Amino acid sequence: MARLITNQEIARVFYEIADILDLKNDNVFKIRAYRRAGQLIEGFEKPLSQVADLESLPGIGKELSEKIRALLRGEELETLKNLRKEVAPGLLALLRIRGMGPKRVRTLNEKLGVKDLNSFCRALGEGEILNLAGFGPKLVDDLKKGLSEFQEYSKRTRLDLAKTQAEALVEYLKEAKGVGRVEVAGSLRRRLETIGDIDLLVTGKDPKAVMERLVNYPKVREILSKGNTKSSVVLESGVQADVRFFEPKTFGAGLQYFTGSKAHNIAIRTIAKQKGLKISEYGVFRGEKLIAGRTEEEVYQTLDLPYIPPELREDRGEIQAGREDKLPELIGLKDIRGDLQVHSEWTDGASPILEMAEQAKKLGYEYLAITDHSKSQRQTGGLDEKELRKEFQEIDRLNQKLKGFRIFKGVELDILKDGSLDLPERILKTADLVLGSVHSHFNLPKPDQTRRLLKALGSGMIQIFSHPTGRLIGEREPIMIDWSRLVPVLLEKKIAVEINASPHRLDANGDLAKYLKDQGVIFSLGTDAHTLGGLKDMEYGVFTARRGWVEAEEVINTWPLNKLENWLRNRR
Ligand code: DGT
Ligand code: CA
Ligand code: CA
Ligand code: ZN
Repeated sequence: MARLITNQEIARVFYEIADILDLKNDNVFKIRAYRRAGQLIEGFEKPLSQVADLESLPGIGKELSEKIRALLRGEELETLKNLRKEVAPGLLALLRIRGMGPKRVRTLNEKLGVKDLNSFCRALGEGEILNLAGFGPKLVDDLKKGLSEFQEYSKRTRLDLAKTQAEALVEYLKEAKGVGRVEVAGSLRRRLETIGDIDLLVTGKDPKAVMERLVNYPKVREILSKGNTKSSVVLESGVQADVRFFEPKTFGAGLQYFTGSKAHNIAIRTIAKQKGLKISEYGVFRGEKLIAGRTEEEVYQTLDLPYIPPELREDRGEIQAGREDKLPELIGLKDIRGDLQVHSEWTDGASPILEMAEQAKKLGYEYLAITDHSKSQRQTGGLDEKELRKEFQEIDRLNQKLKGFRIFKGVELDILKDGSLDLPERILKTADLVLGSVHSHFNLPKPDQTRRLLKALGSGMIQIFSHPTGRLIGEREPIMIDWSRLVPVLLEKKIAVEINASPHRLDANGDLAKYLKDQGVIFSLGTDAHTLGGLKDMEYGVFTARRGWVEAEEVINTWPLNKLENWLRNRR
């Protein structure tokens, strides 16, 4: 049986077609249609294989639905096969580099014969590039930075992509003969935003059967090593997976060791030494005697520590806090009562407000904020005052119809370059909720960027500072902010900082969230969903909040509706 192609894989095909067409300087509308279809498919809430009428999906016409059907049958697309022949494969990678668009890639290809990362790197080092129209020393410097970021990043995989692949492999390995537990370890278990490789731990009766099953996994591209207690493979996606087998009586010790982080483990080992114990992946020993190892709890207990949740294991004070019985009671997905950043088809979202609300209800939520873009975000169809007023009227109407559910009238307001706001106060005052976002001028020097934000957040109009650093994982570095100057304003104006749950952002990240929490700042979790499926990304926001030691009470969308309403109202 042909294995089912996932939505993500279908989306990737469309993105690749769009990229190649872009390099060929093809029709912009065609390119946009492929890219948009890719986004829709990636965010679609159920597998396309289960959709009978593909043409009914927004943005999917006859031609695209035929292509999807071919992919679902396991066929390769003729279109893509032919397109691939027209461009050097290495050129596509260049598009991923910050600062490199299709036009620059084409120029470098035509004038300097650049065709892949190596030749690009060489061209950046030579003087000739400066003779090309548009390529000054500043740009070349930026491109060099972009290239090294790309090289760093391409060694790592985004959390959501790694998690999906790891979970599929876990399910598969659970079918091995005599298998016991199969657990994810490493940075993936700690929910780091990017993952170097996947680490899995298995226990059971028959290590050979596990390793044999692993190397026969249909998605294995290469076997790096195969042994009885450890094997490493490379999956089709290029991600490496290390699978280790432990006997049940040392499984907890193995899981603790391979969950890391390395810094946490070093700190743990020091404590063990102080107690006259030795700790390794094979257990906790007094002399030669194994005294703990079956469970992680047992391992921590012998060191007089409570169980430490994996997200905290970064040697950032968790061991001290554990000793003093001061570990936070971390937030969980079940604590979330609503989503506070959601886009609809009023701007660049794919679905009507009502459908987003119904999907949110299905997820068990009590409320949802619709936060479409403001007018400066032209490419998203950002709303001006008049249009936003209309959207708010529509939401009022919907709220009258909906029972036991509340839609907040929100807006994702652009913070302009000088810190002024993209819409007048009179309309903002009619909103239930105003998110403030930076979407432009990411590269301002720290003092200017800080001044811009002090002004915007100091206006008293913004209740949530959304995706505060603007970083896009692997694509855009965070903006530079002097947080020590911003914190007093966040506290004075009672502004919640968003932990954006989109796996492309995870912004604020765990480190920043921990810093802000320690200063008394509160948070809001929003998925930034543009599709029904996007609403499911909330779990990544929760993971990130947990990495920041955040508790439920510190997140405004864990609050019951009336408490949140009061908080929103009392701030005007
Ligand atoms: P990654 O894969 O780069 O995202 O990060 P990790 O944390 O998954 O690192 P990885 O895969 O190299 O190793 C998994 C865990 O194994 C790591 O978090 C801690 C443990 N570990 C690996 N090497 C060492 C080591 O040299 N010393 C100690 N104490 N622990 C190690
Ligand atoms: Ca790893
Ligand atoms: Ca590893
Ligand atoms: Zn935004």
